[in-house]
Parts: sequence; C-alpha cells; structure tokens
Amino acid sequence: MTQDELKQAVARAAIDYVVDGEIIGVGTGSTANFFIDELARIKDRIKGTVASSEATAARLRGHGIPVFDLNEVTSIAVYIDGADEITSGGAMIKGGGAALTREKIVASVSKKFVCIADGSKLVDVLGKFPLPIEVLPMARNAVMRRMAALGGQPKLRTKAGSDDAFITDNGGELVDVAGLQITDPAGFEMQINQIVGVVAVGLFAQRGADVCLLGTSEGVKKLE
Ligand code: ABF
Repeated sequence: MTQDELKQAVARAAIDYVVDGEIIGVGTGSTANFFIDELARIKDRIKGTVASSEATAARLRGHGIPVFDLNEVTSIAVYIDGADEITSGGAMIKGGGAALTREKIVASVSKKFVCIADGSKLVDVLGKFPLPIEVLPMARNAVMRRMAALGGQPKLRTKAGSDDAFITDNGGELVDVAGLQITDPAGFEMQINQIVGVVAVGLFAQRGADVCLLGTSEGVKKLE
C-alpha cells in the first residue's frame, strides 16, 4: 500500500470515533485532509467542527461542514489529527504542517485525542523530525540561541522559494530544531514553554494522544 492509501485507511477508521450530534475538532495536514473527506460523507450526523487551521477550515467549508469558532463552543467530543512522530505512549511531535499552536489549543479543549498516522510516524524516541516551535517574531533569534544552547540545530522556517520567514495563521514565525533526542518529552515540553517568546512548542506530551490509529500494510493498528 502507498503512504496515501495507509493515511486514507486510518482516516476512514477514525470515523468510528465521531460522536453523533457533537462538535468534532479537526487537525491539519494530509492525513487530516483524508479524514475531512471521510467526515463529509457523514456530515449530517454531527453538529459541526472546530478547525485547527485556516486551511482545514476552508476544506471543511468546501464540503458544507459547519465550522465554529472555538469561543462559540463549550466542549469538543473528540479531536482527530495527524502527527509527524508519535511514540507508543502517545507523545507526539507535531507542527510540520505549521498549525501546531491551534492544534494544541483545540486538542486541549477536546475530551479525547485520536491521532491518525501512517506507520512510518511511530518512533521509539522523538526528535529525528525537527521540532517545530512557534515564536513571536521579535524573539526569534533569542529563542534560536536558547535552543542551540540546549543542543539543537535551530533553523528559521521560510516561505517556499524565498528567504522570507514563513508566517503562521497567528502571525508567528516557526523555528525547526534538528538534532534533538527527546527522552523526556513532557519535561522538555515544559522547559521550552518557559522560554520567553515561545508561543507554543510542537511537543504534545503533557497532553498526548489517547488513541493512535496507525496505518500499516497488515491493516490499521490501534495503540491506546
Ligand atoms: C498536523 O499533521 C501537523 O501537526 C503534523 O505536522 C501533520 C502531519 O502531516 P501529514 O498528516 O501530512 O503527515 O497535525
């Protein structure tokens, strides 16, 4: 099976976690996009969604699925989203899709977090994928110096084909930190959260996934 077929399989399996009549939190990225397309088939069963990015909101609206502002809702039954890396314990690196901050906000309000990913995302130790950190622009270099001091190789994320900084939906910039071996994800998440100028770090460990659906050639495997 191709990687897209594996992503499609887990996206389909995630429909089983959709709660009828409720608000569903929806992630960002190619796997999340496959989920959105599956959700469209049953859109009449749900009240609506909260999106983790403008791109996801546009895709949902394109299917005629209601998208609520987070401030309009008081609870989200389930949050369904991809990841760049995930451990068997549910700790993740997220943010390759530049939406980590809103993803973390929507996940924090959701009763259950279901991660959907192809099997290549499962790792023993987080860090091979460069850790994304959203920063306020004025603090970018200061945060980069701190991450270098912690043993990382920080790099400013730029727009495709340009040296200009990529700007997130929230007006922030992104620093991707390579060279890390994150053996204590929750502790490292707390440590980076303390760095002044950091908006959010793409470590989802204090609040990781409750269920992970992994697409493999032997079928969809569930880790929980
Ligand atoms: C998003 O999904 C991001 O946090 C993460 O980077 C991305 C993974 O992308 P894909 O599903 O395209 O592999 O939630």
